[in-house]
Amino acid sequence: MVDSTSIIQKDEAFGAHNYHPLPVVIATAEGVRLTDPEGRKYMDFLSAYSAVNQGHRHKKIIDALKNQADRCTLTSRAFHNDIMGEFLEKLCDYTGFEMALPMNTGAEAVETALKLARRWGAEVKGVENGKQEIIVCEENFHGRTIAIISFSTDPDARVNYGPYATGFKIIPYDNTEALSGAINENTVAFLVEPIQGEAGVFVPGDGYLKEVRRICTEKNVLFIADEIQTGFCRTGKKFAVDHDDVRPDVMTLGKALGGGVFPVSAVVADKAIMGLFTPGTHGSTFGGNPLGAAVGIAALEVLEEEKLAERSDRLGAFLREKLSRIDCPRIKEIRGKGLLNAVVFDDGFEAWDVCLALRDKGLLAKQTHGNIIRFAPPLVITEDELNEAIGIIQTVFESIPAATIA
Ligand code: IF1
Repeated sequence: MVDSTSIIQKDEAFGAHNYHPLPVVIATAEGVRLTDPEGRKYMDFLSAYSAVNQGHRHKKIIDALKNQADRCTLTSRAFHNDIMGEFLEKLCDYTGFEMALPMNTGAEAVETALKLARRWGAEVKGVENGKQEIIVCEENFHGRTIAIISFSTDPDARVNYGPYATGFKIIPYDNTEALSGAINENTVAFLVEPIQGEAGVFVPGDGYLKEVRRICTEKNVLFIADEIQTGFCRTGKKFAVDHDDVRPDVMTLGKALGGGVFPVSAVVADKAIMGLFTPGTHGSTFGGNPLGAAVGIAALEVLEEEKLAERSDRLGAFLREKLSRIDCPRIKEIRGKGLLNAVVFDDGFEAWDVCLALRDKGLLAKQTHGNIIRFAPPLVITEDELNEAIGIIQTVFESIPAATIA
């Protein structure tokens, strides 16, 4: 069997260096548990950035994948297949929207939503084509395509990728006065993460999304919620917008919709908006494929059958309470909703070494923006597993030396 060191060397020799992974190799995975080629065990506290909400290799989802693989895997949309409609009906029922457009990755879903908003602007709102404006927030993360990174405020995400797509305005997050001020007669949509994941699990103030909803309705602007990371029970509700009890006009979905086994994404909206796509105006080779549809059905069923929203809410509150009791003077803040949480260390604190120490104790997590560690285990984590993980985190955090007086 090949060892971790040679595997990492091969990754580095042949793979583009567009990531700086934690030095650990995953060989097998089940539920919350991972093992490396040497048989060392870990708990997954990243969940592939919230794509593994149902736990690794959930039996129901794997069985759905295997059964469909023995029937039909790909038809393209040139023909109908016998399972896409069932999947989209279930997705519409789960989300409470009238129609869905299936894609594959989150970025594709976001691109689909951007095109839909621009088309709605031209064909419904009456904005001159070419003048459509979409408002986004500072510190946003919506994917890695040219259009999407064009409105990123992260220099790493957009450096030297010009010329950039135009038609986007950037405003501060969690600031509805800025939103109102940025809207003009050409504004067609506001695209926002209900909780900013990559930025470091920024939870907006209570009522932010409700006020966003009011402003967008009043000014005839589409409210697009990007629930690709916050959706499917991750934050303790079916969707993060449910915490403010608001209904966007469009939602982008992905990650856990594929149950951690297959890339499945989608855009949902009502007929008045989704009906603007007519044959030939948008598409994808794999979008709506039978394999993804079968997995998507099982992924949604697991969320409901195992009541993962309630579990995420309850265990997330328990986790944050325990984290807040850890004696570590370098911790500045603990924040999150459900099982999407972050520990924020002092500015300038480098959390990489902490992630290495957590790894050595059997817990895998990754820092974002240097001083923030995201803790987002699969939602199927048991109370015993969570207590085991908290023990590891406490041991590591309590060993972090207090700041040296500069
Ligand atoms: C990477 C971040 C998280 C997302 C939201 C759309 C997408 C994502 C809210 C695009 C994807 C992933 C991408 C992955 C790491 C991860 C990530 F660090 F990049 F920002 F989760 F926070 N909207 N997020 O979070 O979906 O096309 O990837 O399927 O690119 O490094 P995708």
